[in-house]
Amino acid sequence: MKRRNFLVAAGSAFLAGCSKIGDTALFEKLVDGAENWHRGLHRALGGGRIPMAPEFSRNDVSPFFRGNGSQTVDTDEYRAAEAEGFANWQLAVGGLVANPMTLSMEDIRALPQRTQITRHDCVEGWSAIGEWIGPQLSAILEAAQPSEDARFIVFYCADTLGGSEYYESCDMDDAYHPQTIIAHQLNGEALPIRNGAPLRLRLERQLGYKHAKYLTGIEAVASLDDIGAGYGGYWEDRAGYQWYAGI
Ligand SMILES: Nc1nc2c(c(=O)[nH]1)N[C@H]1C(S)=C(S)[C@@H](COP(=O)(O)O)O[C@H]1N2
Ligand SMILES: [Mo]
Repeated sequence: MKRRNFLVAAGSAFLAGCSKIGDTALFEKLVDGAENWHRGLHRALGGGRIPMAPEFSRNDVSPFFRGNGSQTVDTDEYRAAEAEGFANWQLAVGGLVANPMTLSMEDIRALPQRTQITRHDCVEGWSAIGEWIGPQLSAILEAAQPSEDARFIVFYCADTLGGSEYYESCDMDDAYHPQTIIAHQLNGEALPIRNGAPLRLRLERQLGYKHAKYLTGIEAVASLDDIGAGYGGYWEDRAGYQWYAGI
């Protein structure tokens, strides 16, 4: 009981500085259950500044960044896109936003770019360090203008695993986090197919399965209940992986 009270207090103190949407969302989660204690603690430990994932130097970059899960997309559409060097790939931005839009690869490259060298940790027990480049998701959201009701961003992918579409989601705190980027480059080259060409999410404070590859769309939603089985991601729906996979 003591610990619970402390965490609620710590959580709400930290939240005093956050946006309204984040406030209520996180507060509800904080009082909700074990998975969310972890998340609340993670946030509370930030002490008011934005907790950043560690970044590394070029010397730390892994010689080979393996692919995991889907290593390509087994559709004619994807093969055709690959044949054109993904020049006509599009990212749809929609849901609860004032300005739904479709971004071309040119649009993605025209936005201010962030470069970050980070470590990817997969629950299967391997890690790799890579240098990622892409626009911050926050820049895209600032253009799209999510409504007050939007509490999550859902990431849709072109691939299927075992017959179901891969997807992921995050809350607005992570969506607007400076290290949350839509990457189109890995280690100075266009994203390799095994790593999610031409666009993949980097959500650096969370485990590997959150980093959706082969992105086709992002959607602002009020609830995750009606998406997939309602747990917020492909592995969350199937294997009971935690939705908040903070490292
Ligand atoms: N679309 C899609 N995204 C995905 C996956 C997948 O199978 N499909 N696998 C996830 C898992 S479990 C991990 S560890 C990382 C692997 O990224 P990598 O292939 O670049 O190593 O992608 C994640 N994103
Ligand atoms: Mo993974």
